[in-house]
Amino acid sequence: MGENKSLPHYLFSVRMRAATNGSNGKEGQHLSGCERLVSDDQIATVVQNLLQRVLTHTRGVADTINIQIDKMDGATIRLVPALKMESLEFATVEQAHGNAIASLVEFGVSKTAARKGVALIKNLSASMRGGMVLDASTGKRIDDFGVRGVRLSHMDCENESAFLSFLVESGVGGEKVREAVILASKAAFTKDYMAELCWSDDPHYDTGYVASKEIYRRLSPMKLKEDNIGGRVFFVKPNADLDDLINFFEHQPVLVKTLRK
Ligand code: WAQ
Ligand code: MG
Repeated sequence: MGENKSLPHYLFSVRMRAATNGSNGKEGQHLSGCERLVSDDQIATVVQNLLQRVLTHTRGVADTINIQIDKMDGATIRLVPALKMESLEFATVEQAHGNAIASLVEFGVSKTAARKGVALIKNLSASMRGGMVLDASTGKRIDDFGVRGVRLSHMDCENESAFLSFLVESGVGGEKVREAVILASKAAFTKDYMAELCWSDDPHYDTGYVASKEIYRRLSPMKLKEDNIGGRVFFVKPNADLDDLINFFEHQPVLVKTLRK
């Protein structure tokens, strides 16, 4: 019998989400979310770490914190390679955005769609929970998830220490990069995906990135410090199968692997 030795029989998806409650007719606000895919003996530690992060999140104080833990069948988990990392620094936001547009064009996105993507994030009046899906050719938004957007979930790195060394070797570190590379690597493995554009909603973090099926190119500064609006745009091939994409984004468990030396 062909047994897959590299993957466990099952893993647990641990997800945490912090929000403010609505009051005086005002709607509650999503503050932060984070998640991991771990074995049962790591659940307690991971819950503690995620809780620490959520409690120290800079976008506001949470009224409600939700923790959800789901068992995932190991046989359904896909291993995907980590994107190759590059980092570029610019003097101004305008120059970084200019490079983002040029990079997206290099990755196969039309200039119209690339410009539209940057403008869409720049003009948001509040951060979304997820990202927007744009046709890479026309620049038209094709998902109908409104201000929520589409979210990726059920992903982590395959091997924590190998992944951390990969980040160190790429000259970066920290939870934000860790999570973003995992998210971008999963997204890049989606059928009909072409590229991604992102910058953080964290007011203290001005690095963003563009990604292709191979590259994760960090760009800074993508916004002014103190700006607490960020976002994500996923560019997809014309006539993309949106249902398939959303199903993969939300439900497919993925572990991102790095080459081990
Ligand atoms: N799925 C889809 N979109 C998401 C998700 C998700 N799971 N999580 C966040 N977003 C969207 C949402 O619109 C957020 O407002 C926006 O992305 C930014 O989220 O140094 O920290 O968690 O290499 O603030 C990138 C650079 C950091 C890291 C990105 O994003 C680096 C970051 P944040
Ligand atoms: Mg954030």
